[in-house]
Amino acid sequence: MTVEKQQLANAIRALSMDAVQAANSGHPGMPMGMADVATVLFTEFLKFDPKAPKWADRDRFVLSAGHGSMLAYATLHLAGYARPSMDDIRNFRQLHSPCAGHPENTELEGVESTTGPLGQGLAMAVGMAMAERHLNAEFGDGLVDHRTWVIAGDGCLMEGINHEAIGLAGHLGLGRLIVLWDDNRITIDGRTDLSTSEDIAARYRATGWHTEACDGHDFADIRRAIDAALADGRPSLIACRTLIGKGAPNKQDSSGIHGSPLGADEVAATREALGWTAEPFDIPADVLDGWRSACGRGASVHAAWQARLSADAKGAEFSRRMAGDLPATPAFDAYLQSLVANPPKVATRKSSEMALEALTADIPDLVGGSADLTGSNNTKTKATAPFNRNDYAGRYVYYGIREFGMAAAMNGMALHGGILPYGGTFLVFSDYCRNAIRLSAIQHQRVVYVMTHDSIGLGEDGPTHQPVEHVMSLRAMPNLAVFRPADAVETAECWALALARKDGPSLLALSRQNLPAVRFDVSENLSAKGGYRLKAAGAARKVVLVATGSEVEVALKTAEALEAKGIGADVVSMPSTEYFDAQPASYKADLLPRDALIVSIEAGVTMGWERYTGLDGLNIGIDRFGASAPAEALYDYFGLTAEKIVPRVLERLSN
Ligand SMILES: Cc1ncc(C[n+]2csc(CCOP(=O)(O)OP(=O)(O)O)c2C)c(N)n1
Ligand SMILES: [Mg+2]
Repeated sequence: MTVEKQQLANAIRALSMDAVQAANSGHPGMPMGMADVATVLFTEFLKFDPKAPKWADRDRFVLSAGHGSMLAYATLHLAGYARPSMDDIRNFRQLHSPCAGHPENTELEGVESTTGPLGQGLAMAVGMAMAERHLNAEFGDGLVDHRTWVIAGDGCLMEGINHEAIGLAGHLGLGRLIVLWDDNRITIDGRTDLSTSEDIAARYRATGWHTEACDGHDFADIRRAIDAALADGRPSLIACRTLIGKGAPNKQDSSGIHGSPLGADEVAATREALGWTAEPFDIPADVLDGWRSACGRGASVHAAWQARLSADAKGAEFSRRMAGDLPATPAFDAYLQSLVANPPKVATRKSSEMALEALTADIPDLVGGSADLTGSNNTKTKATAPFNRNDYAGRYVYYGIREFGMAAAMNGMALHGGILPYGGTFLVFSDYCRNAIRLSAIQHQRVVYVMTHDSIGLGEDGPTHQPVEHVMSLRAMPNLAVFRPADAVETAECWALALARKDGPSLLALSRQNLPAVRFDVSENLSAKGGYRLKAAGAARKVVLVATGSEVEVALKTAEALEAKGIGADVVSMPSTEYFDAQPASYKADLLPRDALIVSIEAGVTMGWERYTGLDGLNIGIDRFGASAPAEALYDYFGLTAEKIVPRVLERLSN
């Protein structure tokens, strides 16, 4: 006898309520409410092979409503993934269990992305769908032909990033993206009519989406809606009307079940109501068989794909791309050498473009873009034609003024694999996409942020556009490599380091203003040390000037002026504090000796520089907002010139 579909769905409900009860923490409402929809999706539609979680042509599934993590854990286990095991689920939310409070892509192979910050899962899914179309255009239907599915809640659709993400998806015509909206009209504070009266479906339609609605507890209706979505060429939103916590007789359809254990009495009442007699964490054999046999259907599809991959002339290149291995970079290597012969005096945003011209020619994986600042961020190269609905083979995305949407989409592309995304905006607007940068770092994704106009050096646009606290605050983010190169050679070196970082994002802080060449030797990537001695003291060393980016020029002039007075001064260029921190203690001590006055020079907040200068050092920077004026006037006004710095150094030396 085949087991009823309802029993398959109830297994998700039971595991979710029991795991949350055992942890005495978690969110049972969403998994119980969406259990029926998830069951139809996984047992009938999703293309996947639980025995090969990373199969490149699998459908991607993103649980954007990440608080409903038990939905993912229950489903993956029931479908037959090796992990989570039932023991993992028993340890839901406990230290070292891969069943973390919110799904984490680094914990379970079946979890495509870390979610929890509402809205971002959906926005990452847009990037995954872009990646699918792009790789399809390059490698064809035989190798790349899959969909991206999202389960999103009211919260995901309310967040501002939702607007950016669906605008991009609608414009790009990403018809293989299907969002299943848990339309339960409940959020934490209560019913959604407390805070919204928006016609969400109308908003999606206005953005170029196809919309459907279904009863999220009626298997046939769910199927009908999904079939309609599959048949439509536009991205689809399916409003699945559900009851949050469905099955819990006294708590369903109320915000109380959103994020609290049901309690022993209600767990018992739910078992009764569902007719679920199995003990906690025990799945009846016929239910497990029902799940496993339905979810085994992907194995033969996977095998057929594998055969196509082996026979495909582009198979090896496709596998390289998906593995994230870089090809040789002859154009870039030649470019680096050319800098020795002709040291350019250009802004680092320009030297970034020059490096990118070579890199995008060498590395087809690179897909660039900008949030409407292409001409300012210098992110577009000859090798990268526009990516749009008429040409998904293009490698340059006009993201529009959607910094957060861009960053989240880049995360999605990186998570999908096969693509190495980079995107630009002004550094000051890193705040607009900061939580997506954070998710790049948490998810260990290779995304490169090209952030130009990195200081008061941008000049006349004034304090709203002049980053002050940004570089230092971004350095505080774990697993984000922040680079602030000083000239064309350092910029090229930092690009090479960023691309070599397989397990995390990088951010390049680049100048608007022209900067002289300070490096004339490319035999070693000195930026890889994070900081290095750019100039050694001539006279007996009394001072070490440590600077980054555009202030390296200022440090060199300051050193020259000090040497003229017989005071020996080293100059240390520090393009990356993170890479410097990783050097051996002896290297760091040699560079920043305790017997010299150490002076930091950076056109940003001084907070944090004491780590390198000591409390008895001198920190030269800007601990206030900037001002609107030409850059040179601002450098003088804020005391970031050799003329202003030398007297401060002399004064400190005399004390
Ligand atoms: C950006 C962000 N803001 C706030 C939260 C905290 N939070 C988690 S779930 C939730 C309510 C979400 O409501 P809904 O998506 O309808 O989920 P449901 O209650 O239906 O499960 C909130 C505010 C969050 N996770 N992310
Ligand atoms: Mg809700």
